[in-house]
Amino acid sequence: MAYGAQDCLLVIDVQNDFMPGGALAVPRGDEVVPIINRLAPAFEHVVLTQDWHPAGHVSFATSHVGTAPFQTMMLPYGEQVLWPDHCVQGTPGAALHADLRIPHARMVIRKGHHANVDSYSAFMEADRATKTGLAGYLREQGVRRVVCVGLATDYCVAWTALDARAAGFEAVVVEDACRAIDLNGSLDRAWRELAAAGVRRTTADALRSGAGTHNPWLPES
Ligand code: VGL
Ligand code: ZN
Repeated sequence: MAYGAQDCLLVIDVQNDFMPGGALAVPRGDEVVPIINRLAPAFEHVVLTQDWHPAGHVSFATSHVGTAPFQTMMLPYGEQVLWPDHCVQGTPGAALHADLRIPHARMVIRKGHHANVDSYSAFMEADRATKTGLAGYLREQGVRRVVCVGLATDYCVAWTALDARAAGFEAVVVEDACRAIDLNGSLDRAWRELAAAGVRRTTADALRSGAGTHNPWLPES
C-alpha cells in the first residue's frame, strides 16, 4: 500500500480571496484546483482548511494606523506580515473555490479566528502555543502521514507541513498542487526549511502513479 488509512490529504486554503482577482491573490492560484481535484480521489481521508479571520483581524494592515499591506510589524508573539483584508468569516472571499470537487472530505478546519493571533499553520497558531486540534484529530484517526496541497506554498502550506513534522507526522508537499506568494524570498526560504525538517517534496504525477503500488516518493510508514 502506497497510501491509505494512515495518510491524509490536507487541502490548504483553496479559497476565493487567494485566487487571481481576490483580496490576497496568489499568482496562478486557480491552477491548483484541477490538480487537487484529480489527486483527491486517491485519498480516502481528506481534510480541508479555511483561513477564517474576524473583521479587524490583527494580520490586516487596515487594523494598524500608518501601515501598508506586505510590510511587517512586531506583535507580542513576533514578527507579522501585514496583509490586505482577506478571508473574513462568512464572506464570499472566504468560501472555498466553487470548482473544488472533494465530496468525501471529512473535516474542514478553520484557522486564524482569534482576533489577535494569526495562524498560517493548520496545527498551531502564530503564538506557537495555541493548538488548533488537528494533530489530536489526525492521531485519533490513525493518520501518520499528511500530504499537503493548496495555497500558499510559502505561508500556509509550508507552516502546516513544518508543524506536521513537529507534531510527529510524516509530511509531503506536492509542489505542482501548490502556488506561492513569494514575498522577499519567502519561497526559497520555505523550501530550505521544509527540506531541513524532513518534509518530502513531490509532484502530483509521481503521487498518482504510485497509488496502490510501491511509490519511491512515499516509503511505507
Ligand atoms: C495565507 C497569508 C495570510 C495562506 C493566509 O493561506 O498562505 N497567507 N493568510
Ligand atoms: Zn490569513
